[in-house]
Amino acid sequence: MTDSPVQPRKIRKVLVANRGEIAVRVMRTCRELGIETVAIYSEPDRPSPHVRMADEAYHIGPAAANQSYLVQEKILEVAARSGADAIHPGYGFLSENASFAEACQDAGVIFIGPGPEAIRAMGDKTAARQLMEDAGVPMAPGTTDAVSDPDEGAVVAEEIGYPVLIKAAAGGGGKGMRIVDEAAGFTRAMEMAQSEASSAFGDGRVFIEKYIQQPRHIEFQILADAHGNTIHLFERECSIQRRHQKVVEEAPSSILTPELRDEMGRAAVAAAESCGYRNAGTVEFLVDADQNFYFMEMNTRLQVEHPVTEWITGVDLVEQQIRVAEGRELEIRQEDLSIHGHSVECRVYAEDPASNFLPDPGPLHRHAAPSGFGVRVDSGVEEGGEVLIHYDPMISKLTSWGSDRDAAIRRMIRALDEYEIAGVQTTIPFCRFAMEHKAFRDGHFSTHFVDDHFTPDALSVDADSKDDLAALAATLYEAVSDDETTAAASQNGAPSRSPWKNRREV
Ligand code: MV4
Repeated sequence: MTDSPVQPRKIRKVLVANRGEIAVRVMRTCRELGIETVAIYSEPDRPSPHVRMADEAYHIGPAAANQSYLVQEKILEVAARSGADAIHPGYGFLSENASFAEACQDAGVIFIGPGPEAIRAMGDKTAARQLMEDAGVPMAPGTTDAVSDPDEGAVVAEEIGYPVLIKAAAGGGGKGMRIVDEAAGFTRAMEMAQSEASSAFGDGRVFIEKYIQQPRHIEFQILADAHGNTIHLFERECSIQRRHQKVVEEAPSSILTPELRDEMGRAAVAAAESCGYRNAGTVEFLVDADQNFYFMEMNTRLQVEHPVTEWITGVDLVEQQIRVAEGRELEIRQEDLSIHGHSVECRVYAEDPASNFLPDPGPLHRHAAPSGFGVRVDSGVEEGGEVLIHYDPMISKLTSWGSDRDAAIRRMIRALDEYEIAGVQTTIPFCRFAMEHKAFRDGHFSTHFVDDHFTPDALSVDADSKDDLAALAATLYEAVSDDETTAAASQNGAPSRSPWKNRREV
C-alpha cells in the first residue's frame, strides 16, 4: 500500500496489446467511456474483428506470437506512433510480464495492470508463499523457500507427510508439477521436476507442498487502487478443467457458506495487499473436502472467466481497471457489493472433446451465437473467419445469468442448443454434457470432474433419440422437397442451408 498522493491522469487512447475476444471485450468498454482504441495485429489477423473494431490498427509482424504480440519494442513503437497514453495487455501474451510493465513505465505509457514489483513477486511462487505466510493467508503445508538438494527434499517431504506435490518456483498453471505418493519415489521425482523446470522456465528451483486430494478450485476476484483501497468481488468456481485449462466456471461457488466466503474474501484482500497490488487480480485457492482453504497462486491480470463476476456484481471490471490505472480512487466499497443471482460460463473452443480435446482450428463456415435474456457471448471470431492455428483455439465464451444456480444452468443449456457452429469441432457437446451431469447439478465435483465422469461415448446420441432424429429427418425431407425455393436453389447448384439442426451436436 502506498500513502503517497497519486495524481490522476486521464486516459484518452488505449492500445490493446492483444487479439481475439479479449481485445474486443476491452475495446467495447473503451468505446463506452469515450476512450479511443488502437489495435495491433499479426499478418493472419488482418481481417479479424478486433482490427475492424479499433479506431486505428497497426500491423506488427508475422503470425508467430514471438514475432508479433510478444515483441515489446514493436508494441511500444505503436504506442508512441499512435499517441496512446495507455496499454491494456488483456490476458496471456505480455499481461504478466514484469519487464514489459517496467518498459511501459519508462516510456511514459500507463500499463493497465499492477506494478512490475507485484507481477514479479507473484510470478515467483516461493516469493508469493513467503508473502502469504507474512500476511497470515492459509497455505498448504510446505516450504516457503526453494529446496535444491533432493535428499534434503526427502526429509522435508517426510515431515509434510505424503502425498506431496513438487512445484516449480517459476511455474504456475500446472506446468512442471509432480505428485509423489510415497518416500520410495521422491528423490528421482524431484530430480526430474528440477530438470523439467530448468528447461521449461530457465529456472530449476522447486518447492514442496502437501498434496491436497480432490480439491475444488475457487478463486476470488479482487480490485485495488493506488490509494490503498482493496476490495473483493466474491468468488468463481473453476473446478471443471481439462489439461489445467478451465472449460466451465461459475459464480458464486455452490459450496461456500457466507461465513467461509467472508473469510476467504478477507484472505484474498490480504494477499493482494501483501504485494502492494493495484488493478484487477485473482487470488486462487484450493478448498478441500473439509472446507479448509489454501492459497494456490495469484494471477496479476484480468482473467478469461471475468464475465461471470460481472454478471453477479454488475461491475464492469475493465472500466474499473482503467479507472484505477488513471490513478483514481475506487468508488465501490466492499459493503456496496452483494451477489445477485448466479452465472455460468462455458468456454467454446475449437477442440474435439471426443479426441481428448485435441485442438481443431480451421475456417468457421457458420457461427451463429445465441442471444436473448440473460445470455452473453464474448467472441473474437466471426462466421467466414478462421480459428487460427497460431493461437489459443477459443472461439467464444458463452455466459448465462439466472436468478439462481438452476435457472442459470437451464438458460445455459438453452443457449448451447441455440449455438450453431460449422467447420470445426467444438467443446459445446462437452459443456452440454457437464450442464446435464448429476454431479455438476448437485454441486458434487472436484478438479477431477473430467477424469471422474467424462468419456467420449457420453457424447454420442443414444439409440432412442437416433430413431427420433431419423423420423424427423424423413418428415422434414418430404416437407422441404415440395418447397419451390429449395428446389430452385438446388437447381442453381447453390448449397441450401439445412432448415433444421440436431440438438446434440455430434
Ligand atoms: C495443488 C494441488 C493439490 N495440492 N497444490 C494446478 C495448477 C497449479 N496452479 C497448481 N495446481 C494444483 N496445485 C496442492 N498443494 C492440485 C493442483 C491441481 C489443480 C488445481 C486446480 C485445478 C485443477 C488442477 C488439476 C491438477 C492439479
